[in-house]
Amino acid sequence: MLDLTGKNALVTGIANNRSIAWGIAQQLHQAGANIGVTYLPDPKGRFEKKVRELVEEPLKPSIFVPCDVQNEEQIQETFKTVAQEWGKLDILIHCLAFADKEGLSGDFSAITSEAFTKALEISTFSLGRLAREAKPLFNPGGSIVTLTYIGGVKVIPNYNLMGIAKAGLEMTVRYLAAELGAADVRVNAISAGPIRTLASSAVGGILDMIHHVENVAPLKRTVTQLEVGNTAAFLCSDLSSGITGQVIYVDAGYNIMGM
Ligand code: 0WD
Repeated sequence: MLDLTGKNALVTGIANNRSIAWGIAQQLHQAGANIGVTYLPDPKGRFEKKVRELVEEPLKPSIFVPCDVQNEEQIQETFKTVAQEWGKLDILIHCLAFADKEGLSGDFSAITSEAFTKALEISTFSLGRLAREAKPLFNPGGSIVTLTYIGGVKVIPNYNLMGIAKAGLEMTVRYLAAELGAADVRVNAISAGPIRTLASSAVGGILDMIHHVENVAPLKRTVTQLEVGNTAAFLCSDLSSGITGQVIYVDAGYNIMGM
């Protein structure tokens, strides 16, 4: 049975009720995990208020802290809080990404060095950076799950800069899995089908992408946040104890199709 009772799960990347991280957090909570939530702070605190209102009642998070992955101090404070509140960590969900809009449409060759660096720092480097802090806190049997997209493996119109970030992210999963395996901590990625969220709306033509998947995928539809959440819960549970370093597609089968 899928049982996460007593496991401490830190979830990044909840922005609103459409976020994939929200679907994951709900499924982890339903399976019995204690939830900690990090949010991306903004100067007016609007994000904090919105995320707090969303998660407070249903998840009763025992940790709720700001963590901009470009902010060293906030990263360290986050894991200091985890050490103080929980002592040990079992699950880390990395569910965040960012690229400037000009990196998500138009000519690939027009991507600037600044846009490249920012996108890769937030979307790719951050997985290893959070794993470094989490490593000494992990219980054996621990699990890290991140989110990727097929645009990191194949050319998807407009995904451009994020394709590079996701290719790097998938390789990061493999290197981290090799490093953390000795401590019995597993690292996997879920490659999700396209879902309408704040982040995906920045990708040019996201609705066309979704319609294309609905036509082509074996299941003739795309997937939901909760379906991704179910697979994340599986990857965080002992039911998947032999799986690490993998990219698991939760995309209604789209990735197998040639035409
Ligand atoms: O179709 C989709 N939506 C897919 C998303 C298909 C396959 C994969 N993914 C991935 C995304 O690339 C991302 O890695 O899933 C992950 C979650 O994305 P999402 O649920 O689609 O998007 P959203 O609800 O916007 O959450 C992403 C969040 C941010 O939201 P905004 O929209 O404000 O950028 O990532 C967080 C933030 O909460 N985020 C950060 N967190 C910490 N530090 C940072 C940062 N610097 N930047 C963004």
